[in-house]
Amino acid sequence: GFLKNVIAHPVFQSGEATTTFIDENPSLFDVPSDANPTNKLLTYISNITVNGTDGIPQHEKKYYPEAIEKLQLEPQKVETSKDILDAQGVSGLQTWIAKQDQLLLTDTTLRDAHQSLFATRMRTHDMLPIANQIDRGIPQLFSAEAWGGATFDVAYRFLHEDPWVRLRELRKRMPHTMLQMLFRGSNAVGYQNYPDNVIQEFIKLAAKNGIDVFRIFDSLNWVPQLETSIQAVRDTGKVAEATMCYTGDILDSHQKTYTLKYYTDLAKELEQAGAQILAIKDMAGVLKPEAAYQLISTLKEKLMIPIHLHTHDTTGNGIATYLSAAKAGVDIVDVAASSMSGTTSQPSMSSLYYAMAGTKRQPTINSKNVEEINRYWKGIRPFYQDFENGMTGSQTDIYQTQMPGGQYSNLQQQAQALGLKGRFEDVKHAYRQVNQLFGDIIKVTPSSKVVGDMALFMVENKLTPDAVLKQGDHLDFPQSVVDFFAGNLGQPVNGFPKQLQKLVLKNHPAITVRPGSLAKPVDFDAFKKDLDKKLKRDTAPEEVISAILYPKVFEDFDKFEKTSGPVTKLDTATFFQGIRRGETVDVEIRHGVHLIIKLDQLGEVDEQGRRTLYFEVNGRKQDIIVRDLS
Ligand code: 3PY
Ligand code: ZN
Repeated sequence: GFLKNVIAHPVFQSGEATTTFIDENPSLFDVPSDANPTNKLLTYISNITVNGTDGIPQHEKKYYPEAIEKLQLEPQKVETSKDILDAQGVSGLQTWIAKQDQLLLTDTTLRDAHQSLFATRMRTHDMLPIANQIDRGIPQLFSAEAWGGATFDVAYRFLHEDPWVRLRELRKRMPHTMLQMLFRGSNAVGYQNYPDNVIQEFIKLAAKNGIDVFRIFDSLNWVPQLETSIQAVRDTGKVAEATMCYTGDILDSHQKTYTLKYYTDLAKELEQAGAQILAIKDMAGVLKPEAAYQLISTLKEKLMIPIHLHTHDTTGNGIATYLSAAKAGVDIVDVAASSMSGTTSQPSMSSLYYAMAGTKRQPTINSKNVEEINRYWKGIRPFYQDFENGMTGSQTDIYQTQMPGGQYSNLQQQAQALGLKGRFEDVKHAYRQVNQLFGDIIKVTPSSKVVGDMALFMVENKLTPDAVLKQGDHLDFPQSVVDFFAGNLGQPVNGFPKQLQKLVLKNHPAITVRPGSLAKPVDFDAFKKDLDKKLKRDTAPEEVISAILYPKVFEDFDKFEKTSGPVTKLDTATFFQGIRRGETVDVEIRHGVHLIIKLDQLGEVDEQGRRTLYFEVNGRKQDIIVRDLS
């Protein structure tokens, strides 16, 4: 297989192979796809054991047996929101929401919580054992946010798993819970605009595979960027939850752009554009309690549709904001299991439950079940310690920085990669300056990434805002900044600052229309034909759309699967850290079929930089040779 190809390759044999050797020689991956899955898996485990996972240190392997303990759930008998949607459609669901006294809850543990706490790294392997328990133990949930945002590309890129499989497996185990996804409007689950027919096809497939509620937002709050998605969701019979992203502070009397009137007008526009629920997406966690009260009570007077509030607990004021919002009549709020809540994540579900005791809007969830399920998450979280963002307490400078919860850890990583370790305070300061330079824009994926890229650029090149404006003619701005000023993400609320736009674009043209209106539709049949030929098989529509959104990422994933086998079956500690000498790992590769893998010995590095790993698999000896890249 792959290893034989590596060892037989002339460059490898000459001893000239470097760490880029594998990347530069894609033919190495030409392993017959029917190669023995056991060998493939052993090769993966051996590689990780010897060379580690990119970007994380090798350390003592940890075990958290309590994570898989049996949970004691009290049986619940309720008609769920999913039952209502399936039986009565979206208008039935809207009526049902309006009739509730209780505050409804969306559980974000399966999506935003881990996106915001540990760089979106939670594996499907750790979601599936608890999925059905959530379905049975907390059927009072409005929905579980389980898909979309960054989970889509991270699944392929870093977890080597297919996000569509995750969705289908969750759907199977959660038949009575509405599954919700985060959808970036014209940017789909990507970082750039896609043609309208790609947006429509993606939504159709997401609905078919199990999504009930689509939270659709645009990173500049530009309504034309949402219209195609809203209509496409309505066409599937699922719920179109159109979103306004909240930034600034409506309590600030100096605020010129993001005023109460701005948000009420925007909300009306979204309702007219076909929104069936309005979401307020407070991605940075800057919506103060009194602001939530004023905003929601005003919206409740002006809108017919239900209101769903999303916040992050970065400042520590999330629960206070939700209590105010509940008093003002908000219908649904987003929370996470308590051990996966707080700081950059959502506020805690059970904290909110207890905070509302004695009020008629207290959620009707069974708090004992919620706590049982939380025990599972508490056991899972330590597996991901290497990806934690390091924020251990509330951070109120977010009110000024306005950095989204999901961006905080990412930008830290980007800064480190540029050699700016220890300079994150400077980066945050520059982030604020960039926001002002850009005309005070909405900052959420992907516009937040543009601001982040520019902030890093300024810190790296020691540029003040003044210097940017004075020397702009000679500056080679980051590509994302050029794209932004060219109008490729759409139009910001205040338009582009003209002077800076000229400096950034130089001779590059700018558009003022919706980028999607210029994009050529994708020919799906032709694309599929090419893809089938390349992969030598009949690809599914889900694979075709993934390859359209992320051509390189998808291709790499496909190669990886062919050479490394079913790595999704590995436990998370083994997936990230490999196996230790003398250790035995049990892998259930198919239902009821186990590989009992024991590492007997780990050989020394030979002259060619290779190591032999001596395994026993179900009692039979098997050796694997891998290259030590250290
Ligand atoms: C995403 O788009 O992934 C987000 O979570 C934005 O807040
Ligand atoms: Zn969020």
